[in-house]
Amino acid sequence: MRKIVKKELVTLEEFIIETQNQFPEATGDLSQLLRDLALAGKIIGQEINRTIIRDPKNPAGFKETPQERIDRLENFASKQLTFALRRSGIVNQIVTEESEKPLQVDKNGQYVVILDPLDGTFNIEINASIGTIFSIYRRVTERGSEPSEKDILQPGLQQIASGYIMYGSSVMLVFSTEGLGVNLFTLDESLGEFFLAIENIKIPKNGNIFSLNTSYYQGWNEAVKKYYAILRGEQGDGNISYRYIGSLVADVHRTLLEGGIFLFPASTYYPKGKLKLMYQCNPLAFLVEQAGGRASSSAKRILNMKPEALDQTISVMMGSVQNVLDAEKIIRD
Ligand code: P6P
Repeated sequence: MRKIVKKELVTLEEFIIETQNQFPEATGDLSQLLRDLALAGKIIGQEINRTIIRDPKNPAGFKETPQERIDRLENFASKQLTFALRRSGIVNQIVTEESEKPLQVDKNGQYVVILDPLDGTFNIEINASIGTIFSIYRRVTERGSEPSEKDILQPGLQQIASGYIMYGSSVMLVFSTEGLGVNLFTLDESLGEFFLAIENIKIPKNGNIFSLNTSYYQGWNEAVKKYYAILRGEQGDGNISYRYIGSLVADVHRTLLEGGIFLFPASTYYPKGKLKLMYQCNPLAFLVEQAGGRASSSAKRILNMKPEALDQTISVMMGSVQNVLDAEKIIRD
């Protein structure tokens, strides 16, 4: 992987131009989509900060219940992302977790964008990081033809790009396109610029952090309980630590940077798992694999799964290759 830009401070715009020049066949379309997502991310981040600054527990300036606050921010994020993505004229359909049906944008558009506009929003009360998750596909039907579900229900392997925008102590944009690796940008709010912070993230082959919501223990099958018993034993030896934030973007971000494994197994509470294949698992699995990690569901590669429905949920494990292989072996056996 050639170092993209030799300067110390690299803006998102410079990075996009440099990488686009690396791919002569690049049309600049994907670059435009990334610019649009980054713009929406800046605006959403500002609205989240505005909300938190006014006393997150009881923001007098807003006079709203926690649920009203969550709804306001999720709708705001959805609107900003849709508005930003419609400008380019190259998007055929936008699918967001909140909307009943896909938004038809441009019949001649070449791309489908699948979004979880703001995930983990209940964490806003405690100012934990929350995030926008995005997934970009090329349509499989003819340009100009009627929009089709075939363009949406594609296996995750067909993604041409995916990523997330994390709203935390700083706004971070993490994305990957095939062959470009995973790159992390942090927003300098005083300049309104995203700067390249970590280039070509590689997830450690083996990590010592495991992350899952153990309150579902009673609902797990015997294999998952056995795996957890092993992890807990190792934790007792001080070989492994337990971390769980309960905000998917934050938990996967930590796993990307520090290694280890994140799991959300199926249980009697969520028989088919809780996390959404199209909105959450595919985009994050793409990133984890581009960073040299592994992402599976019942020991099957997530990116190979043929989606059955837009709101399909699956069990998930993703992270360092060795940790995931160890888990698969126990759960498969
Ligand atoms: P639990 C948030 O709604 C979310 O979808 C993810 O961000 C997070 O990983 C998961 O739910 C947390 O679920 O049941 O552990 O609180």
